[in-house]
Amino acid sequence: MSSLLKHGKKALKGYLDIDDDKHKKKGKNRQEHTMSYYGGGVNYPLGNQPFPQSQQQAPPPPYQHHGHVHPMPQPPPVPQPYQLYQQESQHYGRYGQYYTNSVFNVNAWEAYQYRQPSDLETVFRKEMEKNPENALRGAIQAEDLMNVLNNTPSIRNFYRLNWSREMCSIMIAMLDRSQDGFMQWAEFLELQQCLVAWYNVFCQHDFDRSGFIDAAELIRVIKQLFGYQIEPQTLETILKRYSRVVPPGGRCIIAFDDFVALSVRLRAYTDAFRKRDCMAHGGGETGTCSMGYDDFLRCVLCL
Ligand SMILES: [Ca+2]
Repeated sequence: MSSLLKHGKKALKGYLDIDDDKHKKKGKNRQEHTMSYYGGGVNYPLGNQPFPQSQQQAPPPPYQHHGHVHPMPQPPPVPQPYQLYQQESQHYGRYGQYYTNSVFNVNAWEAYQYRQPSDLETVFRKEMEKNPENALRGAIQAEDLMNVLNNTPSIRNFYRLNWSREMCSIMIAMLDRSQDGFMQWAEFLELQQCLVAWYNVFCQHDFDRSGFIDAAELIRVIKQLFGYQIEPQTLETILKRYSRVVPPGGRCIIAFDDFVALSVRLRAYTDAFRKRDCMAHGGGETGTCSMGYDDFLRCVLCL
């Protein structure tokens, strides 16, 4: 599928520039910082996907810092799954079920053609240990995630994309359950599951193998597959933001990186809004919530 996607990109190269390094350059010149996510603790459903035994039980390896061997620092505890988000909601749809049923059982290491799950963990740890500040926290930052996605051959060959730093910041913020602005291994693993699942969905809906999906396909994916309950006018607005219009006839198409940006934001914003709705209405959901100015800024500026 990757080669087909690549071929499609070549075919459209004349007027589209998705596989150049524009995003990378843009990302390098920007000084963005990932902040802790929403400040209010959005707890995502973790699904029932256990980590492989080897990862659950293996003692963390020691690492070198200023010539001394320290035990690997433990990340903050991951919040417990928030059951409501796994259930279908009258107001927000059944996107929680999509994650439980279709994302948390993805074997990302297999998709990247590694021999075993621990190979992916090795990639993460190697990147983490390049920066002692990261090693102290047992986590990576946006720059490191960008490096892993762009420069790890098996991962790069899977997506054939240049991931921007901006995009990596967004992805870290979406999954920052520990709310420390860093990406721990568990968060990294879940991101890889999301990306592989989304890439497979994208390829399945890219019928003409052009490297893009049509607007109609995007809407079908959001509503029917992901299960978000979104009004047609809102979908129109989403399309304007995430698509590009091309000849012939002003077709509206969406590239994979835009698809990921949209999928990340849809999930994180929906969860953030839903959490406030639940809190304001005694655990029930009404599809509405009231938000202070600062709270709103925290939501949108973190992502
Ligand atoms: Ca984190």
